[in-house]
Amino acid sequence: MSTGFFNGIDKIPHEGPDSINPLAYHHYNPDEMVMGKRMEDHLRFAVAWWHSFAWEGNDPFGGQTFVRPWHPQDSMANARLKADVAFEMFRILGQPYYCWHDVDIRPDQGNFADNLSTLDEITDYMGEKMELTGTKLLWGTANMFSHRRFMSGASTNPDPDVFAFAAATVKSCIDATHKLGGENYVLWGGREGYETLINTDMGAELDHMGRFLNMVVEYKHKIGFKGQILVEPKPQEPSKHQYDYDAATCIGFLRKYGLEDEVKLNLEQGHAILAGHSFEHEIAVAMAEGMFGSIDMNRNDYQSGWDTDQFPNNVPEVALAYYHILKGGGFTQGGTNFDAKLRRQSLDPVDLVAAHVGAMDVCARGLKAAAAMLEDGGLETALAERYAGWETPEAKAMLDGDLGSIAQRVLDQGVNPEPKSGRQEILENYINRFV
Ligand code: XUL
Ligand code: CO
Repeated sequence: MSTGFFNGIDKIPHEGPDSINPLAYHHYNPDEMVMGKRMEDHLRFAVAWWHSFAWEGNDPFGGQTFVRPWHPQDSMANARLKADVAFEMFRILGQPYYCWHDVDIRPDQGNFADNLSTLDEITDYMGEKMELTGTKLLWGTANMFSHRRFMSGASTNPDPDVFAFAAATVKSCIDATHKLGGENYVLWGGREGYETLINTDMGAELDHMGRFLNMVVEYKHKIGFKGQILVEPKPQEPSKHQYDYDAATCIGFLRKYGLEDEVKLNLEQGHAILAGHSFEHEIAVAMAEGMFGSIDMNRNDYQSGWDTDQFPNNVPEVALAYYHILKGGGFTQGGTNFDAKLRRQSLDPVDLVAAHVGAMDVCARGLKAAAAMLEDGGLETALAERYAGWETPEAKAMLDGDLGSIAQRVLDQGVNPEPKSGRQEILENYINRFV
């Protein structure tokens, strides 16, 4: 039986690029083949429970703006109603996946044991709905940043009891993710960092975080969880400095603690921007290291400099992200999670649906543009030409040589390199043909 929340909005049809219906897909067409694979299987979209159903519209200056029938979110009855509405939206959108934090889906009972039992109860309920609808869990995660107990960190907290609480929390969330057949488990450390170095033993905190993550991996293998373990880089906000600053920092951390073959990255558009990078930079770094896992798709406001988690609407940006994803072989167990929320004035259920419809269309356009570029091969040809010198036996031998022999060759052959154009504008113009 329908909750009536979406007020008769039915399954979103694909009407093609000429349609002007805001509740139709113009570009996203799940069955359309892109580079030999269904579009749905490329993009692997997921809805984020926290932004779409748990967040109440508050910002640093004001409280709740959304009024929903599952408010206040403090009872199991309302948690179930929220789940009913969520699965209705997945059906309306044709969303194959979703993601959650523990606190998004269960009421807070104030203590670990009761929270464990409500988590168990609500995930059983969600499991039944997944069976019925075929919707799958892309990833689960633990919120270890909102409650005051985590104000000084979770695994990096100076208080070992908080480390213990965090370990128990993550165990419960991996168990629930495993039970629901989740394809990944994510750790984002919003408070794993510091407010000030004056009171922080950074070396000890990093060691604790490294050991914690090793325990997560050990536990995953112990219970036979086949999902990927992912960490999510972000440089700051809420903490002044977060240890998982960006992809490169995370990769260095994972190598230091022996986790490079066990943990991959969940990269977020807005986090890349906060770190002073482009999204495609973060994806390319992870791909180059074999540590690309999944993405959180969204957009930040470029003027405010905050993590505004808006729905994506910039096709050229999104196209370059998918270009690097496709070039690296595409998603395996990862996907495109919309870690995106409405503006707090967008009060109505129709806003929530239309936001996802538009975002899915933007991603579909980006994916198709990326695939067309790859099929055309213009960038690959330009790259091959630019690096062609390295294909000569002399250049290859140089990498096995030493400084002395190279210096001798420079002298003997009178090596005197002539600079060549990088062709940036021509290549930018080339990309513009596809987006
Ligand atoms: C916060 C953020 C989180 C993670 C999951 O910026 O991105 O929602 O994705 O904890
Ligand atoms: Co995120």
